[in-house]
Amino acid sequence: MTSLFRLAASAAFIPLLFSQAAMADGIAGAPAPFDKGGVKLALISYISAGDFFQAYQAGAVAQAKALGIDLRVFPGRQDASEQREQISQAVNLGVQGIVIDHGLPESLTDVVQQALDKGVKVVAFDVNLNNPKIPQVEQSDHALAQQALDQVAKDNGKSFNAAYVYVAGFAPLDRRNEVWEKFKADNKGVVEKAHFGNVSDTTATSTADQAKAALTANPDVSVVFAPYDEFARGVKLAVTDLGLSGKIKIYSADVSTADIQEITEEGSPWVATVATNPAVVGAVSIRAAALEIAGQTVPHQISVEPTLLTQAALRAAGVKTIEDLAAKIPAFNTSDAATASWIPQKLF
Ligand code: SR1
Repeated sequence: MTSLFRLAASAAFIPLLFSQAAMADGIAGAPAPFDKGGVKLALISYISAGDFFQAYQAGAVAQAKALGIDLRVFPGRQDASEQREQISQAVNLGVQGIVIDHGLPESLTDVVQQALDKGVKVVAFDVNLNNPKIPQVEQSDHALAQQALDQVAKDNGKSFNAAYVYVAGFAPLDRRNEVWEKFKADNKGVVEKAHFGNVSDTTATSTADQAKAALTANPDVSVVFAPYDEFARGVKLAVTDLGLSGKIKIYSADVSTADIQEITEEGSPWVATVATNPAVVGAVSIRAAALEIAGQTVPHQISVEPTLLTQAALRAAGVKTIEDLAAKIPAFNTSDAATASWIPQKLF
């Protein structure tokens, strides 16, 4: 193992990453405590692996830096008890706010209440903590799924056999599932022939194995609705391996540079996705926490609006990376959610 790899491997076991030292000075014209600086915030994730979560974290780190916040990032390993422990650790470290990114509500409610009782502000992204004191950030998941399914209907009509990738218990997937269920109820010609999915450290490869079995058993499937990019990546792997690229179309959520390459490559069955810029969502989560800490008004529901990205449109526009996308679609690069004149906005 080279020293660089050894360093990276050992860093993975360090529970806290310090994004930066707190800025000595505050932001001129900002409300307390941002006028003096030294604000401490924690980002506590349930999942850290995968393009979406890495970009979300990068956006959070960049926005925290712009606000002079000392952000402590607790990596997520899909371990509910570890996430609970991290919340207690953050409170003991004296943070003024915590952003909780995904997780299982039932394992978080009491420990989050303890944080609130100690005066710590909490913001939730994609985990429904069901507390009027906690602003909820999401990507308009109902609209996201609706846009994807409108594209499905446009490309395939309203009578086809489908496979569906879904795991219950994740707030964004549950919201997208409500739209899928309504789509099927409204379109009786849409038949769900197979349903599978997993969320793990190896979501894409495990989904690929499941998709191979499901598509082999159901050769009449022509559409796969896979509303998470790790799901779509796995299904694409299976479809390609089975030689079914000309027969099956995949529709997803989320986007990354790697996804754009997979969507736009010659003969790809992945024909559309609906997505926000995850870095923008990370930044919005941090801004919401900053507003809470400053005692300013924060809406209970904060939404970042997604955009439909079809294979045809991406190819026609010559988009190859997230940066290309941000350059072509300015709305993809920023959000007016949770802003204030004193908060420096990050562009991604
Ligand atoms: C396991 S939940 C995965 C989803 O969380 C975020 O909302 C992303 O959009 C992703 O699809």
